[in-house]
Amino acid sequence: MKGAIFDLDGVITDTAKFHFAAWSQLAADKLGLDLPASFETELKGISRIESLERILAFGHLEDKYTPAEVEALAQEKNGYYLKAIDTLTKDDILPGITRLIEELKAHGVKLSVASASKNAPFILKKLGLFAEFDAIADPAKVAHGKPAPDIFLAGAQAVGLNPSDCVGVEDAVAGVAAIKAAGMTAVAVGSPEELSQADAVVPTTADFSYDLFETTWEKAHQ
Ligand code: B16
Ligand code: MG
Repeated sequence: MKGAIFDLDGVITDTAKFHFAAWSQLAADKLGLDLPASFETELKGISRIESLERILAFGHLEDKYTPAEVEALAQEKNGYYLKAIDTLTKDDILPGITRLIEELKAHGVKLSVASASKNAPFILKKLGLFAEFDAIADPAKVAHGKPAPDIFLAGAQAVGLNPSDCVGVEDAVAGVAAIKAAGMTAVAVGSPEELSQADAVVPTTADFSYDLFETTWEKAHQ
């Protein structure tokens, strides 16, 4: 393993609750919808615009708004979200992640971020982790969101590595699919049933380690 390509939301910090709160506020205030709790999981790893499209489809509102109005609604949600994540500090880094980054760096593993979030640089700065990564792939520059491989391929390319030399790290079904489609080894956090496509699944980020990543990568290349 020469590189580790990280998802952000749900892997480095838990922003899903803030995304869901912001979408719920938009849905209630602007769309007249009560968003079911299942959307918190369903929208993990899904881009901002596609998330809104799914919410509009849920409310049978897909034909109600012009593309410009849809864009304005997405921006409004992002405003609520930015206000919420302004409170993030290093205390919001998920368990084991700071240690994992140290271990990987000590073994010369290159680190990059492959998040669907356009707010990834802002969030990493808030967490005090921005300087730890060698690259952050820009989701605005890739053609297709997760589960397409594009953002993970961009993450590997940004650190000059072949995807097969990299482990991708995810918490979402769409994200694990993207890692596998990119030809990388997938280490995931969450439910083994839901994330069955991954090469290894652990229950919490505290279980991540250099050894887990390296042995999973080696097994996948036997
Ligand atoms: P933004 P990840 C994803 O991040 C989130 O899981 C998803 O819920 C969100 O809609 C998406 O980022 C876009 O985020 O609105 O900040 O650009 O899990 O790929 O790190
Ligand atoms: Mg995620």
